[in-house]
Amino acid sequence: MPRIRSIEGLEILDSRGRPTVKATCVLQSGASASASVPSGASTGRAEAVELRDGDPSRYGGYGCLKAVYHINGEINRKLSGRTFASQAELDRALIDLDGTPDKSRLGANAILAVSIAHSRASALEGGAPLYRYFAEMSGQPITRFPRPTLNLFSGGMHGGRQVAIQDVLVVPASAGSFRQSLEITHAVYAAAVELMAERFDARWLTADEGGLAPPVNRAEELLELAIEAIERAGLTPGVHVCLAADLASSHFFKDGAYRLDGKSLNSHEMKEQLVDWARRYPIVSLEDGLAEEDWDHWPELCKRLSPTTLTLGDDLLCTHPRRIQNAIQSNACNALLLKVNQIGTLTEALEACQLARDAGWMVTVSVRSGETEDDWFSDLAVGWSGHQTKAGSITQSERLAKYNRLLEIEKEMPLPMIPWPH
Ligand code: 2PG
Ligand code: MG
Repeated sequence: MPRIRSIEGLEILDSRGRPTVKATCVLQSGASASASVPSGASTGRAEAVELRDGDPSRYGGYGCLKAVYHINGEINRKLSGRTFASQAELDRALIDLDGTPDKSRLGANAILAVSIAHSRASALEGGAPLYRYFAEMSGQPITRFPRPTLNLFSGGMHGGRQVAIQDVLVVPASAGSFRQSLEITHAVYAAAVELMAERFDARWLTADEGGLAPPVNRAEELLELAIEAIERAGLTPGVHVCLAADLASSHFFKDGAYRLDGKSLNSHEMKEQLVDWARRYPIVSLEDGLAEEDWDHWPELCKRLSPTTLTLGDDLLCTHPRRIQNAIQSNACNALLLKVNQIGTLTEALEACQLARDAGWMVTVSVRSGETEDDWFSDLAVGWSGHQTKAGSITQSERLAKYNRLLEIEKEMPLPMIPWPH
């Protein structure tokens, strides 16, 4: 492994115009690489802590100068001049230096930016593409290309809360390649734009991840509109294109009830609603259908949705190995939404990924709603053999950076995608 010469941090802006952290790792050889980290809006309670300045006079308190200060100071001092035998050793040094269980002292944003910048610099020095470095780190060969799930419609915290549920996504199920997946998605997205102009007589508005945010009154209308858009594009729902949904329901669960479409549903009623949607629409993956604190009802939901619809845990699991263990033991879900910044180092995220895979789960590798132009996500999704990706809609440069990088990787290394529905 290479020797580190210096580590530097910089406060930059993300796709919401909020500060985030970029780190640059310079090696003794002169090789130098940078990485920037994303940030969520609908965050889980158990996520590692992003360090924000809390100074209301700068960026409404969202500044990241403290995190950058830690990179330029303590982290740089501790790591410069050292060689780490593996990415795991480097990450362990960062975790130990921070010393808190949630990375709140140095900041998970500072720690993850350094973890990824180091991986990129090491890959560069070794002359390998980053996805190869990630595959070697995981100890497993790359055997498939992930199938994308792409945002079409948004509500909730990503879309202005016109309805409670957060995202309805397109799954180009019949596509034989990543390139073809994007072609199909574009056709559906274009049809959805037309549909919105006709139906709502308005220019479409896009949400945080570039999905459309139609002014509907009921959550189910997003599913209905998605089916109409697929058909309008000349495709068959459930055959060429399936749907996925991220309800992010922790964010409309208040005092033990789900506040959906003006109704107040208990956990049982919410579960019945989800099962009904999964029966009437070709939903192959349902994320955070129940709230993160509603653990007791997840196993029944998972059982009822199987085998046609994946029960995907995001806020519930927070990419945290201990929470994933609990979910495996209680059969609470059968798929992991992997977001590296929820846990804060590559090594811990890999542990989470491997736990899920060993339990026979599917893994959807995901970006955050606040992203940058950095594309390490794409190399990670391929290198760790993710089953699916979730990187937002087919618009907006911070999303396209990921898709365009995936197109490059696919050209270098064409591999089959797993069929879906299974
Ligand atoms: C999610 C993500 C990405 P956020 O909930 O899955 O869509 O959103 O980054 O806001 O948590
Ligand atoms: Mg989610």
